[in-house]
Amino acid sequence: MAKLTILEFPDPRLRIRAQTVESVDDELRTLIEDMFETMYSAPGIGLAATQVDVHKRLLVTDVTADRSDPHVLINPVIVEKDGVTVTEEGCLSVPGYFEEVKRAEHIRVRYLDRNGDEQEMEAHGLLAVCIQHEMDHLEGKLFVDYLSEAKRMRIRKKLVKGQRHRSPDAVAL
Ligand code: GNR
Ligand code: NI
Repeated sequence: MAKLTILEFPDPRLRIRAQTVESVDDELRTLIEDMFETMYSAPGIGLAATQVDVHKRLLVTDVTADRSDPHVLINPVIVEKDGVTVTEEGCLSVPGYFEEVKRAEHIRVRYLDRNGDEQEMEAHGLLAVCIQHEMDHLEGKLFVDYLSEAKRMRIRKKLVKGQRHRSPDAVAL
């Protein structure tokens, strides 16, 4: 297992649109294990491959406090959504900032599991919000994109200022 480095806004690699996964193989399963380790140790409730500089359509989540409900979604597609919910969101790629974002309260999502089998799941509340947040990452989109330009620029400035005083390797520790 290995803990991976999480890219931070405004890193341009967070804007890359992820590619469809063509083969669910052992190499991908190793990446999945590393993503869980990275997410749990952060700690976070979700992680998209984009955030660890792998531009494949893959995300992991576990929104439980006791980490008892891990999900792996490969090539996820939302096939149904309804309702509206507003959540104070944070992001491991935008550390230290939390803002309200409006999303669908309920979704149905179709995806491949870690064995490459097609699955469909229904999600409500925080799990639904988290899956939508991660699917945005796969499109190169961040929660700060839903904020005003002024707010986004203020966050960007502060993060860049902090990143200047840190070597890239220090982030990985
Ligand atoms: O850890 C995370 N918490 C969170 C809280 C509210 C809405 C979304 C999230 S996802 C975030 C981890 C992350 O950055 N995933 O991309
Ligand atoms: Ni995020």
